[in-house]
Amino acid sequence: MKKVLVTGGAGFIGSNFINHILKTRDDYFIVNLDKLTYAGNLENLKEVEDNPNYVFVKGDIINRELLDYLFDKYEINHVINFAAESHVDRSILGSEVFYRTNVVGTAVLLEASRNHNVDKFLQVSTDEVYGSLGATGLFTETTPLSPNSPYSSSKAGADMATLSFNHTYGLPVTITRCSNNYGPLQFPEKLIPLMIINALHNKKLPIYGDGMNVRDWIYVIDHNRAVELALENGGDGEVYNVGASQEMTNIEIVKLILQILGKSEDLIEYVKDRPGHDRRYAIDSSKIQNELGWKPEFRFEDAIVKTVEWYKGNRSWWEGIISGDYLKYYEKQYKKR
Ligand code: NAD
Ligand code: TDX
Repeated sequence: MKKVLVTGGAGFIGSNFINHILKTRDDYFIVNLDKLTYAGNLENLKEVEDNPNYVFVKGDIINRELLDYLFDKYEINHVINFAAESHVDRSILGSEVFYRTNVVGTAVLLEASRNHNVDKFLQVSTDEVYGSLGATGLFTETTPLSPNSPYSSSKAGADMATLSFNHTYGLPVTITRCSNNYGPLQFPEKLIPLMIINALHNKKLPIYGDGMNVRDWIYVIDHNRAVELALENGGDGEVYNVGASQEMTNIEIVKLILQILGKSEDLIEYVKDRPGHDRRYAIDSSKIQNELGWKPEFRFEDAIVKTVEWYKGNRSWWEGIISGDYLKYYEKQYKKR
């Protein structure tokens, strides 16, 4: 039995991971440790809350005493660290909590994992640690780290700490670096859910700069299958890029969402650019494909329709979110643009 401490499991990717694993595997016992920040939502885990192979604990990855207690109590032998502050724009508004959780929090979790001799520590990282590409080329695992935002620099710090624990102490660590995810349960501060929800309200869709920045999109289930494989078969001290080779400009995505919803392009509004905005991300995922046998299963054109349908069919999920503190964030972020 894998006894897995999953951190940040109430967020977008972590909750999709837990729902997927508990649906498909009976050899996983999952302890979900989540601080329930603005981005954490137990509604995301309704279908597993009574599963005997699942426990939720509210808490912070920076709390070493709590970690030691959980490792002992549940005999944890695997760790997957999804917990993070994850939004670039918020890191530009204020970076402190990003370094606290993403760097120091990861370091505390690594220390606890080392002291409890876990079989694997899987760090869920991002392609943003590589910085920005020009019009051509792809990020490989040997691309030098060159993060540009407080968010991506904090994730790069966490990656460095993770690799150092392998090099120095022999802790069995693996890192995945994935491109932009989309799918159900994504917090509506990120491009795709924000645009869907604004369009459903006939609100303006704020596109930063010229809308020609490129992201390489992957459906969240494909990312989580890569996390599962990397946890089980990933090499110690190895990094795996994860991406579905589905590059799109932001304006293409927004127009597609409007088309799926049958809304007018008049809703589009070009606004002031994000400071330090990375131009293009694109992933070479041949290492995980060749070494672990992973490959993406969802095509963007199909999965974006599923995603739009999910937001249309789950209004109560996001109406609860956008009526609370989210509004304060939204005004701060978009008012002066
Ligand atoms: P999210 O913001 O939706 O969820 C983050 C979760 O972490 C929330 O449930 C939050 O409550 C929890 N959390 C935050 N600080 C914590 C702390 N100190 N202790 C315990 N829990 C804490 O993020 P997401 O989009 O699901 O991303 C998950 C991970 O994947 C992050 O590490 C992110 O960097 C990485 N990632 C995300 C993407 C993407 O496109 N969203 C792509 C590549 C990698
Ligand atoms: O209102 C918006 N208008 C806009 O033009 C928002 C929210 C975004 N954008 C642009 C900025 C980016 O070029 O859309 C693109 C995607 O933006 P985000 O959804 O904020 O994602 P990004 O900044 O690319 O980072 C994401 O991918 C990598 C995740 O948030 C990270 O957690 C992940 O590591």
